[in-house]
Amino acid sequence: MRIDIISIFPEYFAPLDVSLIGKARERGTLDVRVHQLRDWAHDVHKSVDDTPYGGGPGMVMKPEVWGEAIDSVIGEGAPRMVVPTPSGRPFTQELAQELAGEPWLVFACGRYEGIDSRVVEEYSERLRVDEVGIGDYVLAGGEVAVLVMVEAVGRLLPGVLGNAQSAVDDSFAPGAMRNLVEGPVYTKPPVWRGREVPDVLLSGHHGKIARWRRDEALRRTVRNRPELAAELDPEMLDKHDRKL
Ligand code: 6GU
Repeated sequence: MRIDIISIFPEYFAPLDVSLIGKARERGTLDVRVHQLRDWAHDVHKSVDDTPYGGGPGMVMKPEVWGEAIDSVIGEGAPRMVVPTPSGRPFTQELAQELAGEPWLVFACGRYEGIDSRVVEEYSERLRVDEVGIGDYVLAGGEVAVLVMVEAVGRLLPGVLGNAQSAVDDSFAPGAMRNLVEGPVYTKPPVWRGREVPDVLLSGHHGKIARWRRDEALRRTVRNRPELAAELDPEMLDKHDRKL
């Protein structure tokens, strides 16, 4: 997969050199190219923003600079474009899966009060464009949100995770357990500061272990994500679950 990122702060993307994503880039599974938006600014000050029409606080990013930047990055190609903004559609595991199936993504990172709205209008006529937000809070710019999205998408690419089952078992992964978060995990030693690993995990009884994990996932979902628990398919629950 190819990913282009356009931003006035390319330094924000240094973390993409390390760990899982860094390794995928070294192997060529992932081709990430980060571009400095100011390279497409014309005036001596390399200005990329201006005051908003209609008044109000802050600055808005200029459409001409964005237009030249995007045209130059995409050439004759037709990547899928993502514009990070707190007013976008929510980024979910489902959207991450969908984006992981694309050959080419372009992320256009806005700063200040956002990018002149005609830019999304214009490219929506040529490309599939989504405005996407990562949660109900406001960041200073789209850069950190793009790091989040690139990591969530990148780890789903074939061969990026050491163990393919990890992505299948994820919280929010599609399947019967879609609305369950993952339960607790343990490793050696069997006793730490007087705290024992639950006996069932040492029993070797795979059926009992699977049932216990499901119960714990349900317990944790009810405690930490009551709004998700309310969406669980009643068919998935049995009379034993009522006391969880
Ligand atoms: Cl994508 N951008 C900004 N600036 N703030 C956000 C966001 C994105 N998602 C949640 N908050």
